[in-house]
Amino acid sequence: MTHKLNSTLAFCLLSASFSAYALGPRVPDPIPTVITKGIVPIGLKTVAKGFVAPVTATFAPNDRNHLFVAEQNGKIWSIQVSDDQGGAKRLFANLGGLGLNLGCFGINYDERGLFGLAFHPNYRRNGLVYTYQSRPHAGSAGDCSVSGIPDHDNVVTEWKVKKPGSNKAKIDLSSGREVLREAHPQFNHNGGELRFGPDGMLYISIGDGGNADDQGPGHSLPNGNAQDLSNLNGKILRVDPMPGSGLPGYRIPGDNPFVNTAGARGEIWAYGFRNPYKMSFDGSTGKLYVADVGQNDVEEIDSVERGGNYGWPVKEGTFAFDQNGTADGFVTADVISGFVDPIAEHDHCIPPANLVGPCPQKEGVAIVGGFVYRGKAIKNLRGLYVFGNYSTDFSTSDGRLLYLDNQNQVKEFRIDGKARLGMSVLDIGQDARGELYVLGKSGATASNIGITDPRNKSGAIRKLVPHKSSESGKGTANPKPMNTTPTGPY
Ligand SMILES: [Ca+2]
Ligand SMILES: [Ca+2]
Ligand SMILES: [Ca+2]
Repeated sequence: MTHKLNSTLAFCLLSASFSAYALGPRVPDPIPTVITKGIVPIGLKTVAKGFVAPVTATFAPNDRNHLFVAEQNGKIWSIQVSDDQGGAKRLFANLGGLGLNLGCFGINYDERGLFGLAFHPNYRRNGLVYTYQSRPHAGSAGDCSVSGIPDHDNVVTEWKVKKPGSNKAKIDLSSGREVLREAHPQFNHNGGELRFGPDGMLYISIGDGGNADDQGPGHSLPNGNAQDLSNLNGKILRVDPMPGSGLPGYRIPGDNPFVNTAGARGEIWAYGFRNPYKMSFDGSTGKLYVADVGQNDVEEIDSVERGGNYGWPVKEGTFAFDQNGTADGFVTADVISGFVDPIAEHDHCIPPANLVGPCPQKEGVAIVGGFVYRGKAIKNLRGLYVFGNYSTDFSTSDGRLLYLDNQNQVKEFRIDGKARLGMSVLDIGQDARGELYVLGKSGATASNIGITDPRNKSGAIRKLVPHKSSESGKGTANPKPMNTTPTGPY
């Protein structure tokens, strides 16, 4: 049964409590179309390995020779990517856990740690770099349970780098200046992406506060944190970090959408997100893309505009999401309007014939956002959004490398010599040439997901390179440097 809601009613429900509305039954297979391999073939070249949990890879402005890789445990590496002899890695900083013991539930799984890394657009001159890292809340290290609320703080810190641009560049660990601090209710859904936009402002992604369904201790009633403009959870923030100032903090730009809204946090740029783990600006168009990790059914990619409400937890993808009813935790066929729907989505379920009960096969359990490809090496990938999915199941390392075709349909890459990617996907990284990398690790088992297990150093950085027999005819070697200055990426 489909309950048709017009936008006016949906708005009224939001003003009161939409969760009181009786939704229809769960849709077992929300998107019947199965993800298939597309027409774009690529090769993968391992650039560096031996990491525990590489979660972010980015570049410093105007530095084509290095990729900077952050690990969840607080280490940041500078990796040589300039030529075929590349891959040498050097410690750029070890921020450490700063009081948090990573690894929850005895399975070494955690969503806390170091996640965001962004170089200031004028890094070459001012040597400033920013991190997003979980730290103890009021001295308490957190225990991954709800016994302590908040579990931890997420802190954006500005650091000064000694000798920026040189081969000896290193973060001065005594230079940290706290920019922003968010008291995070539970251990999970931290978001954690940092990006400077084409406007020079710092954009920060923060998840809904954790737990599930945006409900429970530390979550706003009746509609969840993501719909509550009085807190920072489930939001994309936009701030001016006041680079290099001696003062702590940041400035809220006067043209942010909610600076004049009573009770709303002025830092908010867009809202209604569950766990916007990754986001990026298109280096050509300046558009902001956010990939929002879903609860149990639908993963989505959003084109994010100023002030937009992206739906969670009223919607997951284009579907109605049930917080409390008969479909608790899952999506229904009810139609709800009044929110910004994603530009693309995929679901978790690949149903067997005669599906009874939960869907046992998985398309992918958690989306990992990436970039619109603006590099030069892979010609038929230009202008397409490249992303990934963590794994087809949380207990295996079966990640997927995906892209949106020119109809915004989700497709899987054909990878030279591989039927499957063979690792969990933790990030898609980008270098100063606009070339892309997939970061991940293997070795997950049902009893040890192992993301933060220091004994498992299977983490690797693999570069997307032209398919062996692609039109470039240059094989899988690194492409020659571009002669032109890239327009971004930011
Ligand atoms: Ca499906
Ligand atoms: Ca959404
Ligand atoms: Ca619920």
